[in-house]
Amino acid sequence: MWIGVISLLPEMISGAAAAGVFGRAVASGVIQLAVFNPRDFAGDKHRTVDDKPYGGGAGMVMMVEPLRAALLAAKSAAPADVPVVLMSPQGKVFSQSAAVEQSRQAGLILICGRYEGIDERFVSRYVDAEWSIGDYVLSGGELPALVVMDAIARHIPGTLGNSLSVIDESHLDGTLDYPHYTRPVDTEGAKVPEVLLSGDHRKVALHRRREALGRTFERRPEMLVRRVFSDEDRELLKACNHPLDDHDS
Ligand code: 58G
Repeated sequence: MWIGVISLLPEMISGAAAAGVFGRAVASGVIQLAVFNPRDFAGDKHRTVDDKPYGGGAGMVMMVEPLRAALLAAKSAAPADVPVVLMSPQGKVFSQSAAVEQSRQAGLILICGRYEGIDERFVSRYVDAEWSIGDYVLSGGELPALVVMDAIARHIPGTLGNSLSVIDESHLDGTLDYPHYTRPVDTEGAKVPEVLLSGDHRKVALHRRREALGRTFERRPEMLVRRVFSDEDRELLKACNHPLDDHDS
């Protein structure tokens, strides 16, 4: 997958993108990453990319022209028709299902804003979608862009060493992950659940499913509404007193 990022702090993107699982995907060519700095496309000798807001008010606004030139350079390097996405607190909240969907596409251009915002004429003409990673404001779109890039990359074949790990994980089936344990069997008196040492794969799977459903009910009950459950999940949920059983929903 080809990912283009437009950012005034390109080293923030290239630095973080070189580490870990994502870094390996870039190094192996599974992900092609290209970062474009609007400052490199500014028209004046001071390389100006921002100016005061019309109508007054605090802070600065990113100018259209350097952004447009950076975006056109990105589009020239990108596969045909890649969507242009602005990271913004005004955007649609990014989700696991959006990450899976995007991982099947040829590419993506992410725009990272700085200052108080971006001239709306750039947004309305060039931006196809706005994504938010959650209801909080950051000083730039770079961290959100890295978050969505990582979430997407995990679903591209060849990104994760172990292709099984993404299948089991939290959220993919609409429940939180089950708890994990490794050696030693006893740490400060805290023991690994006996069933995980039993070697009975059926019992282990049932135990993990019960733990996953139980902690989803405790921590994120809204994730369990408007869903169809298997008979087995319904039995496991009864043990957590989930109201689902009373409402027949
Ligand atoms: C309009 C207004 C466009 C994303 C402001 C761009 C970005 C939080 C998130 C901006 C962000 C999030 C200015 C700084 C947005 C820029 C950027 N903060 N929740 N900050 O995903």
